[in-house]
Amino acid sequence: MKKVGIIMGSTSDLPVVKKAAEVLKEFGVPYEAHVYSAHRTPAEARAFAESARENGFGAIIAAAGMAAHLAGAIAAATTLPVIGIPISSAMSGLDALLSTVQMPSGIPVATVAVDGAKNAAFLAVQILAVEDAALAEKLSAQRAKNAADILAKDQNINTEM
Ligand code: RP5
Repeated sequence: MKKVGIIMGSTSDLPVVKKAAEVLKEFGVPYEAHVYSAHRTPAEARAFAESARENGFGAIIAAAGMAAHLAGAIAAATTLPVIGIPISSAMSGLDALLSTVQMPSGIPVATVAVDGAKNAAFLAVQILAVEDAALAEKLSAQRAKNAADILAKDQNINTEM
């Protein structure tokens, strides 16, 4: 199976980014995490992106806050799908959201919600599942379980209010 790369701009992003790793573990998807910054270590971020396809990655998740150029910088150096997680900070993450999502034509970053690490991982799993029927089956089973959980709550809601 292809790996998912998880790149964060700083270890201060880790509390959010860990949630992506938890989802990938749940689906048995291998991942490799790094702390590379678009501004503090641009050469390392670019080298990772340039070699990611030949190193067995199928998708890259990039998380950064503030002037969040990391996902865009990674996307500029690879044709693998890049998923951006804007990390919240002083401006509630609006700064990072716009910095991540507003990419020029031809260099997309699939941007999830502010601090949306779980959905970043789900999207990465869905990308890998295009070519992996067993993984697609796990996704379907997980959605069926989600639906069953909600319907069970629906059955009980009137006894709780
Ligand atoms: C970004 O700047 C990082 O991704 C982080 O969200 C933010 C602040 O970084 P630190 O100053 O906490 O290292 O590049």
